[in-house]
Amino acid sequence: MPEVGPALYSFRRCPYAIRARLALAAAGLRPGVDLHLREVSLKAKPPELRQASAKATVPVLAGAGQGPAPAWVLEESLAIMHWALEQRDPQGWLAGWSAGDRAVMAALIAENDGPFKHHLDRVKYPEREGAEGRSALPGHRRAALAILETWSRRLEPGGWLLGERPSLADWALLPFVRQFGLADPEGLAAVPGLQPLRDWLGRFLAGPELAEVMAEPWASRSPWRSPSWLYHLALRGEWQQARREGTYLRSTRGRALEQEGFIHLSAAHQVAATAGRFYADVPAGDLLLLSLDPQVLAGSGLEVRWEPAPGSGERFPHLYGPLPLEAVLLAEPWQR
Ligand SMILES: N[C@@H](CCC(=O)N[C@@H](CS)C(=O)NCC(=O)O)C(=O)O
Repeated sequence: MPEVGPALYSFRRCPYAIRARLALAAAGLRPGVDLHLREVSLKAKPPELRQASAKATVPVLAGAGQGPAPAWVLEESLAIMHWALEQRDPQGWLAGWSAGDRAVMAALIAENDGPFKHHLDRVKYPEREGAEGRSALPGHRRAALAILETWSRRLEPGGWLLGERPSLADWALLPFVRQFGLADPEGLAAVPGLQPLRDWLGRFLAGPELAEVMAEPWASRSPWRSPSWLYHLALRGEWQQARREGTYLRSTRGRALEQEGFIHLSAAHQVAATAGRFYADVPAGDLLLLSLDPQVLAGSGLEVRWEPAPGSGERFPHLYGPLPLEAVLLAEPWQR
């Protein structure tokens, strides 16, 4: 793919990221061909995302620049949807609708992103607000269901929010209604007036559009490997021991730091080859990829030297000293 394609920072389950991916896919754009898909972990956001967008929410679409800074950045899911549909809108999500229809779409999306999302979050995570949150839960459920009933009435005549074909509003709202259905399936099932909405959601859940953007290459279960970080492959048992003991002292498979003098690390582009060379027979789930923050390593006074690996001319990063656990941003099962 062209080096210059924009990068989409995305998170598989995020409803904002799902709506952006739906629009990009509808426009016929393809990850790995027209854009770089960078699945992120919200627990450890890559520096490239923070550089592109100070608020660092997902999704973010960042156009490639001459240097490390992006040439342009879209940091709102709706802006990304509009950008995608400006490239191509073969299904008429925006094309063919009147200015009045577009105003209705905008009002529905504002209601979703404002009050509906507010109540949805409180239905999903009542514990975040403590004891108060649990006592307020029935009120938030009722308020969310009342909004859903107004949408359901709109859906009744033609099956879609604005009539007989889907528009931007349907695709922008459905990922959030899906979340409500996951958080409160009984609530959704119990209200008789919600049948048109349940049918609409059911079509979305069973349809090819959602399936496409929840699977590779639109979504991945493991995060993108930022070239700004360093990596170490660790056996699950050895990592668990380090967590119990407070330091990680393994160098590589079968070798301790004490024997080797340093811990073997890899750069982002070297991890797959290292896994294939030394860990190919390790059962899935027993091999973890640790993502390390080089700034925390440096802040702990540890030296990383780039040294040639014997037998290959390639230089690898070597960490001289025990790996401080606070430098480990993520420990995730290695996905072959
Ligand atoms: N208004 C933004 C909201 C995006 C948003 O809040 N995304 C969530 C994930 S679903 C996020 O990135 N949260 C930040 C975090 O969890 O650190 C948009 O439409 O793109």
